[in-house]
Amino acid sequence: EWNQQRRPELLRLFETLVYGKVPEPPKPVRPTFQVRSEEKEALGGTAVRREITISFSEKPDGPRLDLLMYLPKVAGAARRVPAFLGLNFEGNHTIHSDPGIALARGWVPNNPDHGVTNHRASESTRGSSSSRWQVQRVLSRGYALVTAYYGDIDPDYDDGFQNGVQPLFYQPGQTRPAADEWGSIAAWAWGLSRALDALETVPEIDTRQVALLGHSRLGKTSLWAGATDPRFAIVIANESGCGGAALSKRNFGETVARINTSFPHWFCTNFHRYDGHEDRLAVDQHELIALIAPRPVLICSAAEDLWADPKGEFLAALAASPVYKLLGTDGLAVTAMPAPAPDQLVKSTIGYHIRPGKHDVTADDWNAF
Ligand code: GTR
Repeated sequence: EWNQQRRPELLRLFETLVYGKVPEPPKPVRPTFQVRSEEKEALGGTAVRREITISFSEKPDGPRLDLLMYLPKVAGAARRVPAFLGLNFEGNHTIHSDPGIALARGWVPNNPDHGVTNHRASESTRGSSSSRWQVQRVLSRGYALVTAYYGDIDPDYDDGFQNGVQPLFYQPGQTRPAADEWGSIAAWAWGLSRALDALETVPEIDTRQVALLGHSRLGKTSLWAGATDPRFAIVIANESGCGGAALSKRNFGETVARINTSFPHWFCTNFHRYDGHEDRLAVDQHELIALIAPRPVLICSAAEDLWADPKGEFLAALAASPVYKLLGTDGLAVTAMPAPAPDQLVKSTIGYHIRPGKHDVTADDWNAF
């Protein structure tokens, strides 16, 4: 019943009422992949750095996603390695100070502290978010690290869906997605699936062992990508909050009305019906987590990040547990919310982690990942 009836029903509800479905394009969208650069002796000779460009249309000025990957050097050329894949907020060049990473090519958010005021990436932000990406540590543990800038898929501002990938899917005369068609989160999730397609062409990576991770709005995105694409082996949502792991019906921290007002382009138009009316929603976010079952999912909270409602994130993980148990796993191993502490991971198929501190991705979070 779960596989044949309830799961498809829930997926349809999230698709049409929350994130929006990927529309049928008038002509097939067939992304192409091209290796843009390779450095066999990156990071002091410890890793291979490769950049692959995914082009979503034949037009040279059409949307494209620049993937950056670091591959560990492993003994035995035939060995494929597991990978972490996650979108980043301000461009691939911000995740590490490595001067060989190409600067983001499109619109980026301004970062006045680092001198970015015209929405163009610059050298001044190289490595600016490196504390969120433990590149050397991931490599030393034998994993590849793959990332891409989310704004390459759809720049994160409300332009009525004129830029990004959505216009490739418009029927003649259509100018914006229909009420049940994708907002930006669903577009970013679709882009992650295309990134996974591209990884299928990378001989060093085992695409059956890709852990998808995302923080905050990109944690919401990881959960939706994991729900819609069963190829992601593990899904990690860090402080994903409203529209992510946090239960909407608790009405705590960021609410549906708040998020739809601040970010009118993130969800589908139908979701705006629930502004101030969470009680009318046919689904809640524990059912999103359940859509990922029985694959491992890790929900991470930060104690001071009340905007993301840590308790709502925990309760959603707990309420997804019956589906995980139905499908033969251990679900979530605790029933009471753990006290915030570093390195206290609830290590079951639904994992849960809460650390002290604020909204961020830290070394503690990476310990859990
Ligand atoms: C906030 C938003 C959150 C979260 C966060 C982020 O402004 O209210 O839902 O997505 O941004 O992505 O950092």
